[in-house]
Amino acid sequence: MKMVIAVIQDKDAVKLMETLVAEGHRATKLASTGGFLREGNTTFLIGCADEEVEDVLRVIRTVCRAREQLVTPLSSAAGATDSFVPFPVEVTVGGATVFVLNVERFEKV
Ligand code: 2BA
Repeated sequence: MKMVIAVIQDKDAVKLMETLVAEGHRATKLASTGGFLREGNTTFLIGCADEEVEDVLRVIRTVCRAREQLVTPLSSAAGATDSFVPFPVEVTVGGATVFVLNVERFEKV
């Protein structure tokens, strides 16, 4: 069994959940925040059989779009960190950042 963890944009979350469920996959959706943009994004936990991973990835690729986003400067009052950006830059966000992990044990109790 595998656990697919996918960080996606909020805009794609409803459609991704609908499509995954319609195609017989199970998923949990979590609200998350990106460390760089410090904006909300959505993290999906999708537990599936090894042979289902490619289908899950296909659905994610189909639904999740890459978008350009302008990063505005953060003031020092907002709390500068190592990721402080001193001038506006355009970044490409998404379609999805995906991790596929082996599941050592799965139980429903
Ligand atoms: P954020 O950390 O808010 O990053 C948003 C976008 O900003 C990234 O899009 C990337 O284009 C850019 N970016 C991030 N860090 C950067 C840096 N140090 N310098 C220049 N540009 C940078 P994506 O790569 O599509 O990532 C979207 C979201 O996926 C991230 O939001 C974060 O929440 C998650 N993510 C990406 N890589 C990750 C990783 N290795 N581990 C955990 N989460 C990750």
